[in-house]
Amino acid sequence: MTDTHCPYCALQCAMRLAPGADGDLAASPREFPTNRGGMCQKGWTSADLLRTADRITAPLRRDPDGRFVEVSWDDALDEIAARVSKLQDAHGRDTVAVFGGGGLTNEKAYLLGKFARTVLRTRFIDYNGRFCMSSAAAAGNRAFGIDRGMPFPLTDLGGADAVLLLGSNLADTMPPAVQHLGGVRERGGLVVVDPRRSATARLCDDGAGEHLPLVPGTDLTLLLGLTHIVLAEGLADADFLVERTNGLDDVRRSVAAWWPERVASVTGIDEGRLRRIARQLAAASPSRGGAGAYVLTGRGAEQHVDGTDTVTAAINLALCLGLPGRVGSGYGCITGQGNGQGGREHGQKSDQLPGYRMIDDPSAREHVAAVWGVEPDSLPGKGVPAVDLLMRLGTDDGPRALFVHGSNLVVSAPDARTVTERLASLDLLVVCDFVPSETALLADFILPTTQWAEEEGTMTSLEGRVIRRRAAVTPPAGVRSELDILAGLGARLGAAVALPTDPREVFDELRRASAGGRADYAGISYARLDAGEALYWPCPTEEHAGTPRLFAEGFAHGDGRARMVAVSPRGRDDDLTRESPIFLVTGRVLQHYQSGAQTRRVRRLNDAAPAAYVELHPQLAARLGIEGVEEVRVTSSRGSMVAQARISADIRPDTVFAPFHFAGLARINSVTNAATDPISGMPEFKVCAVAVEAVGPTGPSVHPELEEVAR
Ligand SMILES: Nc1nc2c(c(=O)[nH]1)N[C@H]1C(S)=C(S)[C@@H](COP(=O)(O)OP(=O)(O)OC[C@H]3O[C@@H](n4cnc5c(=O)[nH]c(N)nc54)[C@H](O)[C@@H]3O)O[C@H]1N2
Ligand SMILES: Nc1nc2c(c(=O)[nH]1)N[C@H]1C(S)=C(S)[C@@H](COP(=O)(O)OP(=O)(O)OC[C@H]3O[C@@H](n4cnc5c(=O)[nH]c(N)nc54)[C@H](O)[C@@H]3O)O[C@H]1N2
Ligand code: SF4
Ligand SMILES: [Mo]
Repeated sequence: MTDTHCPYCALQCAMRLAPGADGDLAASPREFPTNRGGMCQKGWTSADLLRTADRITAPLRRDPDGRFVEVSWDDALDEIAARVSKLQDAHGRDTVAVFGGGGLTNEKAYLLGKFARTVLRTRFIDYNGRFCMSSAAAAGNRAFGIDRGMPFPLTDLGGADAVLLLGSNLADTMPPAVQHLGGVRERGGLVVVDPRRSATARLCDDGAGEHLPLVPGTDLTLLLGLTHIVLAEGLADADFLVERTNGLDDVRRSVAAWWPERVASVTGIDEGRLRRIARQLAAASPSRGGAGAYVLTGRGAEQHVDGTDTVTAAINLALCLGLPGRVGSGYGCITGQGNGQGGREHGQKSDQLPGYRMIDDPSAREHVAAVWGVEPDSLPGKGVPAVDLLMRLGTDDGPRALFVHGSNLVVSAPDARTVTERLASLDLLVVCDFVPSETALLADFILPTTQWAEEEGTMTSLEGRVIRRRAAVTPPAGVRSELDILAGLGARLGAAVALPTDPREVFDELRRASAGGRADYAGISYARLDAGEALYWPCPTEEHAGTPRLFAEGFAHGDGRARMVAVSPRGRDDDLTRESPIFLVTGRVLQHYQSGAQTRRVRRLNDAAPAAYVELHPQLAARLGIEGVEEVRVTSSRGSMVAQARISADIRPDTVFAPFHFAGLARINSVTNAATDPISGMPEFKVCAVAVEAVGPTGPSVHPELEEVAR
């Protein structure tokens, strides 16, 4: 019997692994503040993943004829190291790049960053968190001087009178978290902003709150409108703004032109509702005698070319209402991946060193170089964010080799056809995974690694709370831990310093590297975590109790004040045209996780959600003549996908929705746009312009995409 946490999302539900009735290991929920004894279907079935039939149990090398053959670990690592050295000798250190993931433990993420900076000494490292948290992270840093997605425990939501939830479908993406909305729903204060009537939007039914089905990509305008009303109607927390913030005047000027009628014409949310919501939020603010209010964002509001500015507008609204830094109120971003929070703190980001230190800050370089035992000058400089990195791969002056640890880019990257071409053009692609993901199948080498219940480590949940992942089973013979793999490569590449392979030792080094940084883990130890303490970072010393709530004393900028920054909508990058007259929004379904590499291999999940679909409104279906037709093709200027039509009145008539968990013809990222937010590098996953047509009896019957997929 082993107590650990779920391998999937950032809620990190606590679970117990023990043999079930059939003797196989099974997962059951444990009591823990975030999940309160609950777990979603993915958690319940998570142990099935340990027994997946096509688990990789030996290193695989691609033959010249394209087939994979098993090779020994020594041969695989020797050959990879030789090819890396040859490429670096010929083209320089930056010819090798690294791509990490927000699912990696803190230990792996930290070691991957150290491997890139001290062994490969490349500036090109980034990770899939760029697709996930980056715009909210950038906005948090800009406003508060620190990026902890939720600067308060999730359980705090329970007491609020109002919660404004923009672009989060947590009823499907973190089902046990819905419990924390019980109080606000009872008080009629839940406001869900989503172009679809999602499972979360339905939580507003029966007087629990309101669903605002806005035009995709207009959250920023909506927020400017709400802030306009709060300021114009004198509902702001004037004392808080004077005492704790800078920049109000700029923000006041910038929202002046966003009067409710204008906002209504852009967002599709009428003036009366806008005023009602603004007043409801204000009434919930402690400054006006309310019990508390929260403004929360998910990927729906964040994955846009103006994602950072959208989150900034959400923070500005929260600041006007005097919420951040007050117990029982605040702004928060709902982090996504299992270790989405920790994964962005310890050096996988292109501009960052452990402890959320910046790689171009001389004192940060000095501190980390001293912990690593290298010269500060030997550390490379800043790289580029994920999409930029991926688009450079295999180009004349771009990297020619890539290591992928914890991402299935072929399915999950925007404009995935182009990204797949870039990956295929590399001289060397090494993918470390435990299953043959679509990306692994493109690789020259697949290095099989342990998975969650076979390893020790730590994860940092959406609340900024560090928790223990524990081994419950012995990994299959032939697989190695990721720490071993990195150390093995390091030794062969003549690493200047050793890379530890014991997770506890790696964590202790991480603590030293993070000490004094923004994300300070120095006081957190395996011993303390195993003794059951709830340790939220920053936790600078072993005596420190950790920091569940940030900002009580002040914000993290030097002057202790939050910065309000004036922002304005940039507009959708790929807007509607005559050829592409419909909005496409993308997202998730309950049963599948991310690229589906893991959950499509779990039978119980696959049976429940076997295929992709395209959700569209009956009016749109009628207009396009696709009633009764099974399959539709969705096409943008980048590419197309085909999936079953699902006709539903729960979506705007000008918008279609598709989940991104599926590969091949059903891959929606063949269609999405790789344009990014200039501040954070976040791609615009959440909206682009498409054409939709029937396939089959009444439409063109050929699948030109099949040929391409078969390639
Ligand atoms: N089942 C499941 N759970 C998961 C994951 C998973 O893959 N599957 N992944 C985890 C990860 S990494 C993440 S990041 C989180 C993501 O969690 P969420 O942010 O909840 O997930 P999404 O479904 O991507 O997007 C949420 C909603 O945004 C809406 N949306 C689309 N466009 C817009 C827009 O322009 N404005 C607004 N306001 N809304 C819009 C979509 O309709 C969708 O309902 O989930 C985590 N949990
Ligand atoms: N259209 C569209 N696209 C999206 C999104 C969207 O909303 N719409 N959301 C984006 C978001 S928020 C995210 S987070 C990304 C996620 O998309 P991906 O980055 O593709 O994430 P996963 O599918 O979780 O891929 C993880 C891979 O690593 C493997 N893996 C798991 N744990 C480990 C480990 O410890 N070590 C190693 N080496 N491998 C491991 C898994 O088997 C899997 O193959 O997708 C993005 N793509
Ligand atoms: S909500 Fe997230 S952490 Fe909890 S069981 Fe589901 S996938 Fe796992
Ligand atoms: Mo994510």
